[in-house]
Amino acid sequence: RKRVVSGVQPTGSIHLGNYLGAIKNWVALQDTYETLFFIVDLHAITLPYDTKELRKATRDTAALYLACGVDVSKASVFVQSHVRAHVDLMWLLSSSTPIGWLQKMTQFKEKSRKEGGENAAVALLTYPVLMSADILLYQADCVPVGEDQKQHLELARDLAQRVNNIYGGRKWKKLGGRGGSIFKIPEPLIPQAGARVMSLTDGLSKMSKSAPSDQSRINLLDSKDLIADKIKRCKTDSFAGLEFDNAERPECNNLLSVYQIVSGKTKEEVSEECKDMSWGTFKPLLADALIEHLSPIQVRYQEITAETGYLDKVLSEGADRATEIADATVHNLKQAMGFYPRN
Ligand code: AQP
Repeated sequence: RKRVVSGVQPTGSIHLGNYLGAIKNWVALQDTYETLFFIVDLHAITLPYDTKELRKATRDTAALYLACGVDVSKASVFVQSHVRAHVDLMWLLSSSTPIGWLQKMTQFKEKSRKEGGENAAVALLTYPVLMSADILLYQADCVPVGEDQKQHLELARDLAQRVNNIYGGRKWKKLGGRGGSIFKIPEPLIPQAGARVMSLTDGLSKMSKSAPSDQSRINLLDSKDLIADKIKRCKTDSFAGLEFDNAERPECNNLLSVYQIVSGKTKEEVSEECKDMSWGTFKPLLADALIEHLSPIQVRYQEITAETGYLDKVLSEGADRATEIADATVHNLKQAMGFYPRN
């Protein structure tokens, strides 16, 4: 079976965007692919963060993976920092990564500017090398990527190719290896359209964990009252009726799309149902649909976190499985790079 890897950063509360854009798709993939889903805590420290929050966010994120339907009898779920090979491989890869490749990354340019340029952490620059390691360690065939991660996946592919060319093939064989490629070249797996969820306060920005206002997102663990309140106060417009795909109405398109996904209806059904509605009629409908969709996830989250030791056991088993695959990759690369083995 083909292998898929993916992860979410524990940088805050998991929100509807993370769920509809990533985790929900993983659940659909786990029957077809061999899957590894991790909580990418090593990535979460590239921007200043709260040390008191990291543990809780890591645990919550893991529990939410399971609550959303990731099935640990099919998928390996683990914490990135529990598998040391991620950092090992990152260092080995960084020796083959031209600085220019990293400096031209759009996300680096944007985020480092916000962090004051020269004062931004080196980790912000080298983030795509760690992400490449996350993928290449597991010889992943496919990686689900949103628009904003496409460039990083492209870099991972280029880097894999480059390392294969420099160290793989006959040279590796002469050093006692199997020869051939060290890394598989991962392909992007583009999720279905409509999965990009926008902010509740600005239909042109994506819903994000790090947006300062909590009002801008629906967190998966928000209470019923809070969800209803956030929807009641979310940004709308003053056009008559409701419609998809009007560029002048980004909020309207976003809210209808969310309604469509959580209600399980088709776009045509939603268009027809809502075309003459006012915001006053639609908002409670959306709030109810969201609450109904998220309630079972919240119930499962409570069950998972209430069972002492359960989550830690899942994460430990996931890390064992991941370590087995990851260590083999690091072993191969170290051999191909000419390191003296420990005997
Ligand atoms: N608004 C969104 N709509 C659809 N998908 C989204 N994702 C994030 N926001 C949306 C997807 O969630 C996964 C995890 O993302 P991440 O934790 O690696 O960081 P991110 O993409 O930067 O997500 P956030 O929530 O916006 O976090 P911050 O604010 O910390 O940067 C990815 O698959 C992403 O596509």
